[in-house]
Amino acid sequence: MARVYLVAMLLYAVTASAAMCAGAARYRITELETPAGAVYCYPEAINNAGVVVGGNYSAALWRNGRYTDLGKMGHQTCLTCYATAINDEGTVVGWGSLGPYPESGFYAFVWKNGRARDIDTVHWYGGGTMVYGINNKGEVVGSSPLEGGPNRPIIWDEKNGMRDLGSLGNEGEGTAYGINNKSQVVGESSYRAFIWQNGKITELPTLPGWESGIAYAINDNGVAVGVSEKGRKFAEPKTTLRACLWDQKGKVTDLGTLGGPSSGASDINNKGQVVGGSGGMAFIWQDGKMTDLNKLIPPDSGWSLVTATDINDAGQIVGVGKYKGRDGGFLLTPIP
Ligand SMILES: [Ca+2]
Repeated sequence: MARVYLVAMLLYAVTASAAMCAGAARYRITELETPAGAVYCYPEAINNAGVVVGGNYSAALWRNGRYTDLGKMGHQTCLTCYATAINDEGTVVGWGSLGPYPESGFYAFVWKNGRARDIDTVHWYGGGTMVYGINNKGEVVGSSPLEGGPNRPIIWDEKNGMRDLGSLGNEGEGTAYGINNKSQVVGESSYRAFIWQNGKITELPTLPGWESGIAYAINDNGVAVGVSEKGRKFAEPKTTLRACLWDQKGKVTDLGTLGGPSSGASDINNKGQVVGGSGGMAFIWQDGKMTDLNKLIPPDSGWSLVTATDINDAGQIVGVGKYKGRDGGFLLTPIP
């Protein structure tokens, strides 16, 4: 009994000194359970009740880290199916591909009270609607080819159906990524970040000297985050991105990096806390400072946090990383 007690004491001392070196842990970490055989099943969003959604081969939902398969949203032939957002009522949105690209199209769904429905009927050759955000009014945003042609930024709700938000420049394309509870929408059009409010789309500036921009999220105070880019290659792995923030007047701020050249911001909550990734490390930006989230979790957790995808108003964060060498999704909960 005494030896067990001593061992426990020593272990405590080791843990305590390691924790002191790294700074006290500020978050508890929970692994998001993945189904057997799923190689890539990651979280995309967390609501204020702490419910997480994501997926890959079928839409996924997690409560306290426990996995629920939401299925393929009524489609049999789909290859992939992602849930991309969830509001505080628990309404989930997402999209799936009906077969191999580019032969088949996409469908977008809304899942509410256990029932899924498509929000469009346009899924032709390589086309269809993709959705990325929902607010507490049930307004959904994304992109759609509408009557054909390039994908346009859209908003959808039960009453009005799908509406075109317009676009910047002459190229006419774009995607809406985020919407807040005041129905302000942000996204990208013609390689520029935009905000849509009061029925009008306006450009959000890139950082001085940078060429392109995307806004991914906007909080209820009208503060938006996203990236500026050197060039126009968003999807390419070697591009240089920089996390940035736009205030209510559209003034842009460089959020910096964790040391390397690149960073990206994916979400902002109503407290103004921003999350994202930089150089393979997940970050939180608050009070004007970017911090590596790996320094804020228990040092013996076995996790390496690669990027953070979403944050709720309680400060809970979801993202992806490596746990004991394999890929996984994580949930961070602030320790009071
Ligand atoms: Ca969020």
